[in-house]
Amino acid sequence: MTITITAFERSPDGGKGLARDTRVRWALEEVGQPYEVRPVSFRAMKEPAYLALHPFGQIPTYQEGELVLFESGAIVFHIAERHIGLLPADADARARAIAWMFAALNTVEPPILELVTARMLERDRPWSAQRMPLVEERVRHRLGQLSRRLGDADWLDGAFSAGDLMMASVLLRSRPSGLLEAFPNLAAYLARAEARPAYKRAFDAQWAVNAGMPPTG
Ligand SMILES: N[C@@H](CCC(=O)N[C@@H](CS)C(=O)NCC(=O)O)C(=O)O
Repeated sequence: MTITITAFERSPDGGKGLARDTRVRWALEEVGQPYEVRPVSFRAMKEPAYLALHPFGQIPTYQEGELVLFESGAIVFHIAERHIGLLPADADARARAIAWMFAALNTVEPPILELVTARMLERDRPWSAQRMPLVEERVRHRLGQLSRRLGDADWLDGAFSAGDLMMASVLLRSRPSGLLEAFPNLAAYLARAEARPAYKRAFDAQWAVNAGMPPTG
């Protein structure tokens, strides 16, 4: 059955791979599943036909036969469950890998997103300069905790898993802030993730569409 995902027609990041279709592309590449991409404009994402697929009018969505999914975490989890390569066979190790997926999305991504919002959308607010150190400190705190847990291991829990895929995807969003550089083991972790052939294929595919393109309405 053909897998079709949606992605920005023109990603606002100009091809940096930070839009959440990249993590879905990456998961599909890791498990060797071919997929098609349906590009959607910002306008089309808010129209009823698209809202029937995604109640919040966002990318990515995932369609496979009758199945329609939204939320990148649910999509990557679905891919990891259906195909070999992203979740360990051992039940306990599998549960821990899933826990890392949740940790990435629920514990690490929120302070990073808050920082992205503060840097991109709130810089001109009168309170921005005062608030920024607090927002940055929350990210630093979380990265410090993660860095201590990772230590000198290659991946978060044994072999590379969907937990690492999600954590690396989330950490990538913090890179433009420069905060990651204070944690060399996390920077190396991210470099290891980016060096995976499956990541490179996913990145290149979105780059081919988005590089240097201004967003459309
Ligand atoms: N929690 C959702 C977030 C989806 C999301 O925020 N998508 C962004 C692109 S990365 C989007 O579509 N933004 C446009 C909008 O919200 O109008 C997920 O992980 O899929």
